[in-house]
Amino acid sequence: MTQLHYFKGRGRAETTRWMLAINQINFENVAIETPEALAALRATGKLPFDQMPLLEIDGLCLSQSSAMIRYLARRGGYYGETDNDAVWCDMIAGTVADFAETALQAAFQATTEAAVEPLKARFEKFGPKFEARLAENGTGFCVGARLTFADVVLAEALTGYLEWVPDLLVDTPLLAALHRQVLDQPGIAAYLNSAQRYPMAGETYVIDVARVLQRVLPAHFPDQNRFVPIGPLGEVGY
Ligand SMILES: N[C@@H](CCC(=O)N[C@@H](CS)C(=O)NCC(=O)O)C(=O)O
Repeated sequence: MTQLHYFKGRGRAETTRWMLAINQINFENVAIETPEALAALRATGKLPFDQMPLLEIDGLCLSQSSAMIRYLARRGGYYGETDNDAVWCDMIAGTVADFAETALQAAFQATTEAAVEPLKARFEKFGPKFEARLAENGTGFCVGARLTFADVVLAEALTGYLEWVPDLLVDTPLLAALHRQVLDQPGIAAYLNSAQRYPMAGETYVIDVARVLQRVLPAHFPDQNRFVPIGPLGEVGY
């Protein structure tokens, strides 16, 4: 059975879940909910860099979500038809990773406004570029004439943005259509309606991450050091 080990939430494992879904690969979310569970996972030697997510698939232990999505893209034929397509997939997926980072950080902000403003600014920078790419390619997809993993990760990132900024795509009709098209893929639609789909990250997720990693909570939390075992402020960053 394919297993994805991560916190009990979307986070940096979510692009891999969408790629498993587009491939219609059944998988189990293995939620790591305590520092002890993370220590036990590390002790197995399955995490080459001690980091999650971990994807166990086809007898392999995969680290780094960027490697996981590319493995799943190759496995399912979502890497384009040519070398030129593949490099475009990589360029777009790399840009999407930069773009998605702002959505990943949103739940860690002190207020809704502090979450939304950076998302709007980031979309102002990248949204028109994604729209222009879709116009230039002219097929409704980012690369070539078929769906690729670049489309899937872009739609995943846009979904994260839309939860905070519902009218995000009003001026980018091609992006809105691509987003809809990906959401309507059978594997994705089934995943999004399944119990495996975690809710949008909120305070509980932020606390879970800090507890499991034994890190400092964001500054707006009372008792910021509640999970830091000893000493001064621990490493910050999620
Ligand atoms: N670029 C990596 C980031 C992995 C990462 O930073 N994982 C965090 C949790 S979200 C982690 O395991 N931190 C613990 C550590 O670095 O020791 C990916 O996308 O997989």
